[in-house]
Amino acid sequence: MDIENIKKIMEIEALVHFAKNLNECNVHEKYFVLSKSLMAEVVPRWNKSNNKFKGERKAYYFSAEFLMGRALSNNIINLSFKSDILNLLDELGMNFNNIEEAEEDAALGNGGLGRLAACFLDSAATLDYPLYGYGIRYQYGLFKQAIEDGFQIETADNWLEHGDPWSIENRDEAVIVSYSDQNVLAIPFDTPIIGYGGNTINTLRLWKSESLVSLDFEKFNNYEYDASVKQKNDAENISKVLYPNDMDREGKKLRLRQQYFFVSASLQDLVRKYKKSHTTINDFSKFHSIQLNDTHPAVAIPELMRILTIQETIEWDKAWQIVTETFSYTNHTILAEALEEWPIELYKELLPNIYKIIEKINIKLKEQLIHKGISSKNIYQYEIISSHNNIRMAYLSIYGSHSVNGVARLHTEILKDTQLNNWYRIYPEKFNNKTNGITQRRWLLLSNPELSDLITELLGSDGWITDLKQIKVLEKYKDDEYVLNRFLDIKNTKKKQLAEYIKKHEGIEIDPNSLFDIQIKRFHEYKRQFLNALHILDLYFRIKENPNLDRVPQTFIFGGKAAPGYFRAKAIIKFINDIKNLIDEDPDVRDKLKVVFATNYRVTYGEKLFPAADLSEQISTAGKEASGTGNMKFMLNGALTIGTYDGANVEIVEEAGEENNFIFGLRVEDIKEIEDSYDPIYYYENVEGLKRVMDTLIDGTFNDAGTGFYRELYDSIIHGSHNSKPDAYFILKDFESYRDAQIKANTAYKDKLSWAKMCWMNLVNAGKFSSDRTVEDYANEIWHIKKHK
Ligand code: KOT
Repeated sequence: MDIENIKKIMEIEALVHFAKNLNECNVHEKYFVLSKSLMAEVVPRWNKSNNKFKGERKAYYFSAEFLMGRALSNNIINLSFKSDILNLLDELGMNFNNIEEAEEDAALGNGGLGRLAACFLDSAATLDYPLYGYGIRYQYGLFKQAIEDGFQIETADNWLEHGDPWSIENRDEAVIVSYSDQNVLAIPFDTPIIGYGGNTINTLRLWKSESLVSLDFEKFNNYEYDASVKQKNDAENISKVLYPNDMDREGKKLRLRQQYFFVSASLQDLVRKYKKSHTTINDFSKFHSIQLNDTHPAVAIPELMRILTIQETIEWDKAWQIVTETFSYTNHTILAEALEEWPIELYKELLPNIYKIIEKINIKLKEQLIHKGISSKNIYQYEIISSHNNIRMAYLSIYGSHSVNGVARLHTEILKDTQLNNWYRIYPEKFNNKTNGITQRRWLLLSNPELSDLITELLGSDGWITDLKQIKVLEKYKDDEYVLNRFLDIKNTKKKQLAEYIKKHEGIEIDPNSLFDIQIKRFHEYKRQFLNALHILDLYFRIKENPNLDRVPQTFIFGGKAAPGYFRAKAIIKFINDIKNLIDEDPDVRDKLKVVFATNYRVTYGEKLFPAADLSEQISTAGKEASGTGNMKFMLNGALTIGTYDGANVEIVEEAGEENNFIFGLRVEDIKEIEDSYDPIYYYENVEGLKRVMDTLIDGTFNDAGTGFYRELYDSIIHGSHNSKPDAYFILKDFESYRDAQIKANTAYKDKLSWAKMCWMNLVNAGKFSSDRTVEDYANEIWHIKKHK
């Protein structure tokens, strides 16, 4: 790396971009200028990396979401430029931390599904695999969250306000996407994905929508100003904003436009490039493997059929073979409300040609089912077009792919046994599991340099950065008091750092010596933040009754967003904030118990929270959380899990030992057994303390400002509602067992060394949960792509 060159480019950028000298730039400008100067170093390597993969088979990750977070620190680390840059900034009298904090998160995703895509890109580039991301360049990412009087308030996430130095606009490669009522231009923006060591730099290509005509001049001259820009606005609206619904299907026409927009643009891009160097399209699937990140990009299946049969005039059966060889599909949830279905009327209206192709796919499917011996009365179970005239996107995805995978062992088993059992019976060979993972570069090296250094020191090498399994060797220190104390010191450092951040951003003081108990994830009933909240309130009452209760002070930290229209989730946020205030105002309790709501939880906040955690809350109703990935980030930073047998928790405790975590509650088999006869009122009346905390929702203890939030929340548990059974997520049933687990955790925390040993056992056994392992498995078993150093 040429540090003098970086300095020179920074000066030039400041001059030509902002008409300022470097030292006159504000912090946003400094961030921009520094990043741009790094791009000057990146681009030649990027081109070289692209060239080395020329002519080879590649994999493509089609995803409506990429939750990238910040780029600057990550890129500096992956390029091994850290110390050089720190020196340079020192010389220039600039503060790296301030510049780092000036960067907005690229929050082009809702949660786990989008963050997984980001981790996979990092891992594939690090492992020298050709994997390219394709998606949408939303002008506004996931909304920003504020809390006012305990209520969530959403504001727009204008992440591009200060420019995006990390992407290159590539207008030469724009394509046209056609709907029944509009043609729009798709402009690609390319962002380099820098693998650790800088050897391989892959590309995330995100499409922005634009109008083919920017202004209708005639209308403008006729004083019809709104009409004159209508076409432009209609086009730009397609990539305007990320839909903020996590785990809920969105039946909006604009959402369908978005899906088709990036899928059509991406496939046109691939086909066009491929034809430049090949005379026939027949071998397309030998060079392309496309992973569908859930069903959001599933319209790729009929779209590729359209391109192959209509544009390239290939006969149907041959085209179908190419399609099924090209696509593979990942399922991320079994929740019924998240399984995508689209009314055929919407498809017919917006994408009539695509609809016709789907109809034909459905006819071919039925023929094949008969051929496979499925009796005609059972065929409805498989039809892509349901009897309710909906297109079942999961079925389309399974039929149009050669591989279908779940994201944790338990999740894949549930798919095979129940949710997709009909499909599993006819295509068992398609089904496979790929347990999720996380990148240790961002989630340990970047966010916890202190613990990273200790690991490197003890291993005598930093090999773990690209081969996380190596940390297993450190298990030999599990009884080593010196090492365990070093670990405890580091944990304490990270807790102090978090406490400072929380002081600054939330205005709340917390005690680093208390047990940090953290639940950070989207708000959803199945994730059961409400169970956590009820338990805190119960603790409050128990401490009131018995001031001498023998407990270590505990700080409960929540973070997460509720979908704007998900009122029950919003009620739970309000409830948590009300409990926080109740405790804060009570001098008898507030030194023993503390609640913090970490506002606007996002990737960057996560980087401060995971390293500081003692306890990781993973308390979803068994069978509902497909995998979870936050659970892995906590484990890697040496936190213990308090959790249910759900998703990847099962595999986490299998690796780290059940004795080193706090597992509680119903299991999937238990739920199957009790669900038909479950009566929450029995627990409400008979479990000590439960009625007392539930009743705070309706007895005037708390005030929901006339929204009716609390009554509705109470009723959903006690009486059920029009579309769900009482306590559909078994919160009252699991309450007692959760409380017992909490008591065990609090008691265990008293013995610092034995606690540290348990943390250590989690950390050193986290190797399996690197996304390097996951990507290696996708590459070998699904994509069949080769590494190229
Ligand atoms: C959202 C809408 C429709 C279908 C699925 C989703 C979805 C699933 N969004 N996020 N997920 C999560 O994906 C993560 C990565 O696989 C999992 O760890 C997590 O359990 C899912 O809830």
